[in-house]
Amino acid sequence: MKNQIYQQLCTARNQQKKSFAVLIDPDKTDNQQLEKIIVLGKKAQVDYWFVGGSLIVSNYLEQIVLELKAKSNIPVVLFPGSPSQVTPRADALLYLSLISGRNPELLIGQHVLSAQTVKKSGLEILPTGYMIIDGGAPTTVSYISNAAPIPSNKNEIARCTALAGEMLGMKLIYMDAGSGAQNPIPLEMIQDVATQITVPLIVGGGITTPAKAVENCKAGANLIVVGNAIEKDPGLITEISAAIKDSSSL
Ligand code: 1GP
Repeated sequence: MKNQIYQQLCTARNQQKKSFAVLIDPDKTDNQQLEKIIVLGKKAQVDYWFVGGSLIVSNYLEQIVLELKAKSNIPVVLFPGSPSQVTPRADALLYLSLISGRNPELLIGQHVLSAQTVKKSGLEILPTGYMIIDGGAPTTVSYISNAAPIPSNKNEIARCTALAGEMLGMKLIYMDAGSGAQNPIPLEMIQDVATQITVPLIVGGGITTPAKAVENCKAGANLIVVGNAIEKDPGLITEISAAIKDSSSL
């Protein structure tokens, strides 16, 4: 079983080094935009490309993964909204179980249906406890998942969910306010979860500025994911990456 990316995430966590992933939604990225993002991402030494979306209607996912692999050495990690978004061309797969919800399909059902394909893909599998936190308004992920998000003021629910996920064997915890969330996850909630778990913590959803990314890192996030804001202004890659790298030394 491959575990290179996981080892990298754990080492970074142990060294208190913060990481940055740029999320690419194949429905929202054309060739020109992708080119720009690749050039900026390489220059800014982005740690990971995340590729996926809660709902993808186009057919470009594989093409985008191939392009990213051909033009950069940055690992490509799939962040799939459904098993149809799994391609062996990537490096790793966030094997997400929606532990904040009570929709059995997203806890285990889809995994059973796609288990053999996923195993054969040869991808590095990253078992991830995925938690959706209320970001102030319904997002695609909260609608599509058909599961209630964790209220943003209920730190204890987030804490207990993350702890349960880790004790069930999840190797990563991903707290997500959803793509384009009105409000990112409250810092106190990130802090509460981060101090309880011993696996790397991914945080995303509604992070739009370098300052917000840094606050999240200080609160205990190990890996910051930004999608929407970069779609609107790819130049943010440079600023956010620099801010995250600087925050590692604080
Ligand atoms: C969404 O965490 C990601 O699943 C990123 O969110 O697009 O709001 O940056 P944004």
